[in-house]
Amino acid sequence: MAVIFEKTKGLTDAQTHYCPGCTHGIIHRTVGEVLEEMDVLGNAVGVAPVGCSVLAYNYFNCDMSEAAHGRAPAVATGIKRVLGPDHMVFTYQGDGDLASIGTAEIVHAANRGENITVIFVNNTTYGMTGGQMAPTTLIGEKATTCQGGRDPKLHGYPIRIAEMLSTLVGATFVERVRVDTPAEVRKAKKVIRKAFEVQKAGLGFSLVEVLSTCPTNWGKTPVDALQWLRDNMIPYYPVQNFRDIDIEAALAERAEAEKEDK
Ligand SMILES: Cc1ncc(C[n+]2csc(CCOP(=O)(O)OP(=O)(O)O)c2C)c(N)n1
Ligand code: SF4
Repeated sequence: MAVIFEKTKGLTDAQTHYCPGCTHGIIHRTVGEVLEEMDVLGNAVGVAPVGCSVLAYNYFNCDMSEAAHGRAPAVATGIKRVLGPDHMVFTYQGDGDLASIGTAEIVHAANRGENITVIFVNNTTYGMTGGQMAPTTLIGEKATTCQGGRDPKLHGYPIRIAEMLSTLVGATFVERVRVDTPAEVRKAKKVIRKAFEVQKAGLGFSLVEVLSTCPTNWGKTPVDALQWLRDNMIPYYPVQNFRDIDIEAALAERAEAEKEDK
């Protein structure tokens, strides 16, 4: 019988612990498919964060390391520099992990132009610990630590990580995507593929911010959570490319420069 659809080899057979309707699972699958299609599972190393995706090392079917809260970019930097350009090194981080305790780490990894790929999962909340306010919590959005909703006078403004990092010279590829419909998942996959292709070509730091749901802490059904993402997150976090590169042209330029050096 013809095989129509198979689970990606990029994921193990472990059953994930994610809540029903949580889009962490879709993002895992998409990253797994990209690694499988690029045929790099044998030399990929992922770095799992602290947060709901802390157990990502059980799910991705490649070598994995755990990092302390927010420190995944530093761990990934070390792994990439030691193992060298043949290895595909990526971090998978939530917004509490990357945009709060790990702010300094991600800014400096991007600024150094580390040749790693970062998958940044923005669900506007600290999912694992029970829905506390994150740096990405929207204005007016309620959290267990701000029951009246985020007030910028008290709590500041939600940080747009993709926009902020794209101002750094060292950041080569930065894009924000969404995974709320099958068509958007397909688009997100192309963007994630490009981010890994940038790394494969040795062209520097790449980050994909993925708008994600947390039905459990948002107190919504999976379907309502997807609609909430569309109505509330997308107006503040526009889905677009912020820093792009023509890989072919960059490689040709590099080859030309090397020829001149000889
Ligand atoms: C050093 C340290 N500080 C705080 C915590 C508690 N903690 C665990 S997960 C988490 C937030 C995770 O939120 P996020 O990164 O947004 O991921 P999500 O769970 O939403 O996917 C926090 C604060 C910890 N484990 N270690
Ligand atoms: S708490 Fe939220 S982010 Fe964590 S697994 Fe459940 S739905 Fe997903």
